[in-house]
Amino acid sequence: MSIIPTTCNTHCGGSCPLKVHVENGTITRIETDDEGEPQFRACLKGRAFRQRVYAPDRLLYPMKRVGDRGEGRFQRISWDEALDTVARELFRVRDVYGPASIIFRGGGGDLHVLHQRQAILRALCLFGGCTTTWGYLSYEGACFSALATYGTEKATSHTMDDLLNSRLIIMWGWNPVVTVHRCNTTWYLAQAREKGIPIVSVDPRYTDSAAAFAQRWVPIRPGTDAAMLIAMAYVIITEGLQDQGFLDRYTVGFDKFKDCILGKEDGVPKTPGWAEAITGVPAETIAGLAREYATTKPAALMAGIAAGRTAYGEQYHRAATTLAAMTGNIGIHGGGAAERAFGGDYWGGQSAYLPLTPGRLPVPPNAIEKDNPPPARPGRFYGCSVRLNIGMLADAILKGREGGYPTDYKLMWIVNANFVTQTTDVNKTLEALRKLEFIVVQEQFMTPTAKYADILLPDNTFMERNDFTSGGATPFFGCVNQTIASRGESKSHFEIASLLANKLGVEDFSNKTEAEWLRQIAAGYSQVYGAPDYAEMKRVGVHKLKRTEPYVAFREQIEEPEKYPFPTPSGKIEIYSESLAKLNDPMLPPVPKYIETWESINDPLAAKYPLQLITSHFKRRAHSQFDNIPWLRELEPQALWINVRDAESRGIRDGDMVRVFNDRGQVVISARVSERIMPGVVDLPEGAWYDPDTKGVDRGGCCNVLTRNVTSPAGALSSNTALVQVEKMIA
Ligand SMILES: Nc1nc2c(c(=O)[nH]1)N[C@H]1C(S)=C(S)[C@@H](COP(=O)(O)OP(=O)(O)OC[C@H]3O[C@@H](n4cnc5c(=O)[nH]c(N)nc54)[C@H](O)[C@@H]3O)O[C@H]1N2
Ligand SMILES: Nc1nc2c(c(=O)[nH]1)N[C@H]1C(S)=C(S)[C@@H](COP(=O)(O)OP(=O)(O)OC[C@H]3O[C@@H](n4cnc5c(=O)[nH]c(N)nc54)[C@H](O)[C@@H]3O)O[C@H]1N2
Ligand SMILES: [Mo]
Repeated sequence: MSIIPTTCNTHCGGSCPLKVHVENGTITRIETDDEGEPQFRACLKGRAFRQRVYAPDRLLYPMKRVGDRGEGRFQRISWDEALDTVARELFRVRDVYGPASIIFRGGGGDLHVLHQRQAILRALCLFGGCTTTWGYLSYEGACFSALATYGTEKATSHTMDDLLNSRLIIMWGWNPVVTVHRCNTTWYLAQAREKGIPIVSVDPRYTDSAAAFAQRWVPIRPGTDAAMLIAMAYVIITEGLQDQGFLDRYTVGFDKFKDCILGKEDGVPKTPGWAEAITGVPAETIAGLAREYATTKPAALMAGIAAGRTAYGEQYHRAATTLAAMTGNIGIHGGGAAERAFGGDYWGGQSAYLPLTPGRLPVPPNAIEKDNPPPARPGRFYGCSVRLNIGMLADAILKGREGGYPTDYKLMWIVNANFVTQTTDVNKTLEALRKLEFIVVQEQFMTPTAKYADILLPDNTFMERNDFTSGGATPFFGCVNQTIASRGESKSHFEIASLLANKLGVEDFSNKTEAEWLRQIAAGYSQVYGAPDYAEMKRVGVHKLKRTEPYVAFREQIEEPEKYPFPTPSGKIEIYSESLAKLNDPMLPPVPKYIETWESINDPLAAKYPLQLITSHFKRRAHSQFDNIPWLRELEPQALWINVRDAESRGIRDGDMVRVFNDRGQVVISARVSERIMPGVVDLPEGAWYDPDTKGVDRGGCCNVLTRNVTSPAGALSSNTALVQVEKMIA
C-alpha cells in the first residue's frame, strides 16, 4: 500500500490537498491534509473522488453516436477512427466555411496547468484558428466593474487570513461554507467568529455560512442589491460619515455620484425608504448597516459574485466598490476593495498573488481575430473572440450571420464543459446543438451534453495524470501526482491534443514531452517563487507559501499613490468613469445606478409567474460535476427551496413533488419548505443534470430549463433573474 499526495482539481477552485491510498493499482481511500498549521482540508467532494474515478458511467473508450442527438446511443470505436473522423470534419468545415465557423467551448471542468482546455485550443489555433468566446460565466459583472473602477480585475481581494484584521465582515451574497472560494476560507471565518468580529449576511437565503458564522441575516430580494448599497451611500453622505480625505486623494467623480444619490438628476433621493420598497429590506436595517460599515474601520465588504449574475449585475459591483472607497477601506489590512469576494484568478498557478505560471504550454494568436481589436469598454476580452459572448453561444448558432453574428457556426468542440446544463435556457441550447453539423465532446461521463456528441473522446481524471495547481485562502502550490494508470483507454488533454495535432498535420504542437513540460513549469515555480524542486514537490504534494503578513489588494496604490497610480485613465479609483460616459449607454452609466431588472416582481409577467428564481451553487457538486456520485447524493437531495408562506398558499408540504415552470420550460422536483429562504424567492441549485421525461419535462432538477438566455449589458450571465410559478403535483 502506498499513500500518494496530490491536489484536488475540480471546478470549485479549492484545489485542496489529498492523500490517496493505493493498493495494487487501485485507489482504496482518500484522506486530506492533517499536518502543519494552517491545515488545508479538502471538502466532501474531494474525499469522495474515489467513487468518481470508478463510477460505472465513466467514459472509458472513444465512441461514435449511433442514435439521434440527445438519445445517448453510442458505439465503441478506436482512438484512430475517432480522431480520423474528427480531423476529417475539421478539415471539411475549415475549408468549406472558414475557421471561424468552428467554435471552441472550453469550460472550467478541471483547473490544471498543463492538462487543460488550452491544449486543444493550441492545436486548433495552429490549425488556422477557431471562434472562442469572451466573458466569464461566473463574474463578468465583477470583471467589468473592476476594470472600470480600478483599471484591473487581477488580485482585487485580500488573502483570507486578513479577515482576522477586520472589525466587521459583511458576507454579501457570499457563502464560502459551500462554495469554498479557496481552500481554507472557512477556517479564517471560524477564527473571526471566535474573536468576536461581527459578521453579517446579506442574502435571500439563510446560508450555511450565515448559520455557521453570522450574527445577523439580512434577507434581500434578488437583483436589487445596487439599490440597497446606494441607499447605504445616501445615509453615509447625508450623515457626513464618508472618509472625505480618502475620496479626495484616491478617487474621481464622487461628486457626480453624490448628485445622483441625492436626487439632483432625477428628483428621487435614494433614501433607505426608497430602497426598502425595492429590496424588501427595512429602511432602519439599511441605515443601521450603513452607519456600522462607515464607522467600524477596518471593515471587509465581501461582495460575492452571485448578485452580479443578475440582469444589471455590474451595477451591484460598481456600487459595492464605491462604498468601499467612501469608507476608505481599500488598500488597508482588514478592509477590502469589495470586488469579487474570492479574488483574482485562482486556477493553474494564477492565483491572485502569483502571476501567470511560467513555462506553460502557450496558446498562439488566433488567426480569426487578427483584424478584431477588442472593443473600447471594460470586459474580459483578452485571448478570446471579441464578438461572441460565452453566454450567447446558442443564440449565435441559431441565428448566425442573419442575426448579426460574424459567421454561421457549423462545428463545435466542447471540452471541460457541460454546455447543456450550465447555460441559460436549456431548450434553446438543445435546439442549437441539433442544428450544428458536427459536435465533438471531450468528457469523463455521459453527461446531458455528451449525449449530443457525434464523437466522444474520453478524458482521464486528475488521479490519472501529473500536473500542477495552486490556490488557497493563504496561497500554495499544489502538485498533482498520478495515483493510478488511466482507466480504460481514457487519455489526458495533452495526449489527446498531441494526437489530434498529428492528424491535422500540425507539426509544431509541442517540442517537449509531457514530462519535460512539467519539469519546466516546476523549474519556473522554484525560480520565481522559491518552491522546492520537482522531486521534492512530488514528495510533499503541496508547498505552502510563507507570507510574513496577509496580502492586501491595492496596497501600493494607497501607500504610494504617486509611484503606483491605479491603472485607470485617471490613475485613480473611478467612481465616475469617463470611458463609460463615452459609451453613452444608459444601461452602462458612468456612475453606479440601480436599474430595475427584467422579470422583476413589478414585471406584468409576475401576475403569471410571481416567484423570483435564484440558482445557487450546491454543496455536493462543483456545478454539474459529482451529481452522479452516490455518496454525495446521500447528503442532500436536489430540491427547490421555497418559503413556508409560499408553500402553504400552494398547499405544498416539505418533500412534496412540485412543478416549477415558466414559458421557457418545466421542472418536476421535490420541495424543501423552509424559513431559510425569504418569501417570494425560490432556489433551485445549479448543476443538476437535465433529465427529460417522454413529455420533455425535466425530472433532474436542472435550473437552466427555467432561466432566460440574455446577458446583462456588460455581458454577465443573468442566471439569477427569472420569474417562475410553482404548483403541487397531483400524482
Ligand atoms: N460546492 C461548490 N463550490 C463552488 C462551485 C460549485 O458549483 N459548487 N462553483 C465555483 C465557481 S466556478 C464559482 S463562479 C463560485 C460561485 O460562487 P457564488 O456565485 O458566490 O455562489 P452562489 O451559490 O451562486 O451564490 C452565493 C450566494 O448568493 C446568493 N444570491 C443569489 N442571488 C443573489 C442576489 O441577487 N443578491 C444577493 N445578495 N445574494 C444572492 C445565493 O443565495 C448564495 O447564497 O463558486 C465556486 N465554488
Ligand atoms: N443557472 C446557472 N447557471 C450557471 C451558473 C449559475 O450560478 N446558475 N454558474 C455559472 C458558472 S459560475 C460557471 S463557472 C459555469 C460552469 O460551467 P461548466 O464549466 O460547463 O461546468 P462543470 O459542471 O464544471 O462542467 C465541466 C464538465 O467537464 C467535465 N470534466 C471534468 N474534468 C475534466 C477533464 O479533466 N477533462 C474533460 N474533458 N472534462 C472534464 C465534467 O465531467 C463536467 O461535465 O456554469 C455557469 N452556469
Ligand atoms: Mo464560475
